[in-house]
Amino acid sequence: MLTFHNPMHHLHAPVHEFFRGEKVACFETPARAEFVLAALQAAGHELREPDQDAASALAQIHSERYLDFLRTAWPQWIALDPQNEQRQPFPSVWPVRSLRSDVEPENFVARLGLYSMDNGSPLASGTWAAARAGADAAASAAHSVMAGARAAFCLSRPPGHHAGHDFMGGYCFINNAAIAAQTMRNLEADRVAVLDVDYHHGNGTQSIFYERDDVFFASIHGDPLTEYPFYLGHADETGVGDGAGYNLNLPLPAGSDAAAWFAALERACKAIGYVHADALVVSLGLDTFEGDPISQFSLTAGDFDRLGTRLAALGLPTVFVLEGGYAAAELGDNAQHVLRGFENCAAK
Ligand code: Q9C
Ligand code: ZN
Repeated sequence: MLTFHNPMHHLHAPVHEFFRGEKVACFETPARAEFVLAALQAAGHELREPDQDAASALAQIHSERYLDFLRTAWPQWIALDPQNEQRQPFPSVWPVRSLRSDVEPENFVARLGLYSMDNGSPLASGTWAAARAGADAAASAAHSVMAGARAAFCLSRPPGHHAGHDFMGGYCFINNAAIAAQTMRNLEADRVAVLDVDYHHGNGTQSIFYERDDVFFASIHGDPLTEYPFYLGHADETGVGDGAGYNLNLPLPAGSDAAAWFAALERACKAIGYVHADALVVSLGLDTFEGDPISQFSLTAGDFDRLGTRLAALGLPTVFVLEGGYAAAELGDNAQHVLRGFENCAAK
């Protein structure tokens, strides 16, 4: 499969995050993308660097002041204290109910809180460069499919589906799936379906498109009553205004088996047919894998093949965008199974 990989991804390499109150090594590492690249190379996929600029879609998906903050965050952090080069900034205060988010504070950590949904998205010196190049990779994959490719894969990190219009979260900074969907809308597609199969609900993508009927969002994920991101992803969230009926959440209890997962996939695929989408973006999180260290579904490599096959049967021009998946050593093999299942079926 035609694959656009992000040549800057390694510049985003934070060291630690918080897990159960303790500082632990980051789960979302450069090695993840390296394992996927190696597996695709070995399997003979066509690998390219981004050849499109995502600037116009970026301005449609994210707020100007959020993008300005992201671009300048690291230099501002260093300006506070040169020793900060060795430190990761984390937010500590957030503008929850009754607090104001319309006034941008001058204090750096306060602005970091304003533009974050959690303390789980550590910044590093090259976060902006990596995330910005990832947007170009997503736009490039979208362009290639609109120009006639059957499918394309955006192999990038950091991931994107938790990032909203003006906030980062869950290891995500720029919403690559939203960039891909918007890019397809800006070209020929009248309606795009985004199917999010990451273990975690794609709250950023849902919120970006919640009031729009030109992008349908469907997600299969761990029930937010117990699973991150906790505050979005319930079945009663179906869209508002023009977007009413264009959002479908299929939460499953943590620990659900493959049979339950594929039953949900069937419902999502049926819905994608009903809305007459003419292009598909797959937020391809592979943290549904049985060996994932932070998630609790139990899909196997064979199940990933089956997923790819079912997606190909939708018959839509398709962009795959890498999201989560933290069993790094198995990530390449698992991605390869989805793409192989897709291509085997698409060829028939
Ligand atoms: N902060 C994606 O899969 N919770 N993000 C981990 C420690 C956040 C996952 C617990 C999980 C976010 C793209
Ligand atoms: Zn995830």
